[in-house]
Amino acid sequence: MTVNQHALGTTAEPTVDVDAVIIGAGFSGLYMLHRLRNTMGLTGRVFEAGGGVGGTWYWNRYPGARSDSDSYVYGFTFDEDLWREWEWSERYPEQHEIRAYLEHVAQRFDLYRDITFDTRITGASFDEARNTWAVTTDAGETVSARYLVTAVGALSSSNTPPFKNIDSFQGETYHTGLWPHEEVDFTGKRVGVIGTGASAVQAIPLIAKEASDLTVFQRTANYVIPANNGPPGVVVKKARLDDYAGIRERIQRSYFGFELNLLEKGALESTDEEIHQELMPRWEEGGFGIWLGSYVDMFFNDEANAKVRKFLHDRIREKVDDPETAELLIPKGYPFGVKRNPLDSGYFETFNEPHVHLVDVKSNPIAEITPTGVTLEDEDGSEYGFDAIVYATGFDAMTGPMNKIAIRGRGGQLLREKWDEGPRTYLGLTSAGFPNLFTITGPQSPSVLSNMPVSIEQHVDLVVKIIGEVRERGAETVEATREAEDAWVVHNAELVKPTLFETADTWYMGANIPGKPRVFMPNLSFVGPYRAKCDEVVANDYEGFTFGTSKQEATA
Ligand code: N01
Repeated sequence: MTVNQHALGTTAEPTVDVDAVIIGAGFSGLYMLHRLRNTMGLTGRVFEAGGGVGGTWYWNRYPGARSDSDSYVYGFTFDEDLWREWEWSERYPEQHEIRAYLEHVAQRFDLYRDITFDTRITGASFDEARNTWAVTTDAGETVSARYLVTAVGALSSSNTPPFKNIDSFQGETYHTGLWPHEEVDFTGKRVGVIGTGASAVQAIPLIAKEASDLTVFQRTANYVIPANNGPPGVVVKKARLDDYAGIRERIQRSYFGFELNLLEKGALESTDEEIHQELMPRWEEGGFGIWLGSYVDMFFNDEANAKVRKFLHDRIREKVDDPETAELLIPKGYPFGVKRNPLDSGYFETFNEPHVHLVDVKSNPIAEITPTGVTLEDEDGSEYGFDAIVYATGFDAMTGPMNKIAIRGRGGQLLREKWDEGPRTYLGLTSAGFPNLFTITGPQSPSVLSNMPVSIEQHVDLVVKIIGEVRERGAETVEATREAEDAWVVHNAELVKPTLFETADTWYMGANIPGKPRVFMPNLSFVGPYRAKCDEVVANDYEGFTFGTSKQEATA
């Protein structure tokens, strides 16, 4: 059945197969389809590379995979009944449970009938004569749509570094971001894990429970804070259920999409004892409190940051028995908070196990992968032998998933070429020369520096408003102006300039991918102020956008 046939009897315009093509069936794609179809009465078609809904949670099935956001705010809030009825079993929802939640959402809002699974979008070209997108799939199908919405996620393009002879390894190979659906059993095996980011921090304690011998290759030590996971208490749960509207309002207006507030007093103005008194309860409480709910000056001033770092270094020394290993696990050379803060359940303690070894590959990098293991540069061929290697080496973040698709706008311009020196957007949602294209939680929006479902809902609701406006005006296109985009790019650069974020080699900066432009990609306005800015744009008659038709190109 073609999409045209599928859309018969719907409101799709005759010149298009479907009003909107949506790429991806994670949180963003599902909510986008729901709003377009169920509240706007338009037709939408979702294409999803995976075999089920879930997006990042469909692929990231490694041991210990769970969200680092508290479960009561890690979900949709647009539907009060949905929010009340879904019960999370733990403070941090585990991957299976998040997937079950999204399957429930897809069923509840009757979304499955408009999702095509196991199909990857390979390209999309804007047809300037018809003001439509021609979207092509890896199944050879071409679908025309008025609007194109990328709901591809910021962390969905996995990165495996091109280690020499990587394909020669004869044992089992895994990537945390592309974990098999079948149970992986490491019992009695010698396992090597490369990487110590958030995925590795979650996986390592569980892999260590099964493996006979585990070697972790660390290039950069991470500031890891306890998760303090467990089932939420009955009293807390009841209080939250009684406060749906309050919680929704607070997370939408917050800095990061959580119920966390930054302290008014800075670390610089505080004594070491005061800092200890502030941070210790947050450390014991677990979660992002030390990172996103403490001293704001640590993001701007290295001296303030050093005071928080000292507190964290002391905690690591308390947890790790061997002083040499502890020193290696203590992050050095970059400030706390400018790299994504992983949460752990027993990460540091795992290195107290006699069968777990930590290898520093910053001072002595990986030379190559051999048929039986890993060798380092200055060890004269001596080898770490493994039955399995786990690449916990992260993602080509934010721009990576978009750049994989050949998206061509006006004049055939490729989006990835336009973004050659870093993303260029207006509001992190649109890009000049690419009419009717919306990037949900795209680069230069708060995105990965927020609790994602909160930002996703805001972006989708904004897209719905903008599309509604196109239709209201009898227009066919909406597009960011070059001036608005240039100003947004400059604004983003100005926001990050006084902070310490650019001083570290992080995936926020694209620094984990050789050759990628070194540009800070998320927007630092923060969730509440960014929402206010978007509301202002709408209130100011869609400032920064032009609306056009085939005959009359641009009317502001
Ligand atoms: O990836 P990462 P991740 N040689 O990029 C190392 C989200 N997430 O999958 O730091 C040796 O953080 C690399 O070293 P370095 C979250 O936002 C969320 O762990 O570049 N090592 C690093 O240690 C997170 O931040 C959740 O020096 C190499 C590791 O591989 C994001 O996803 C859970 C190397 C990659 O760490 C990414 O996390 C999991 C090389 N050539 C993830 N190349 C939850 O919410 C790379 N590395 C729970």
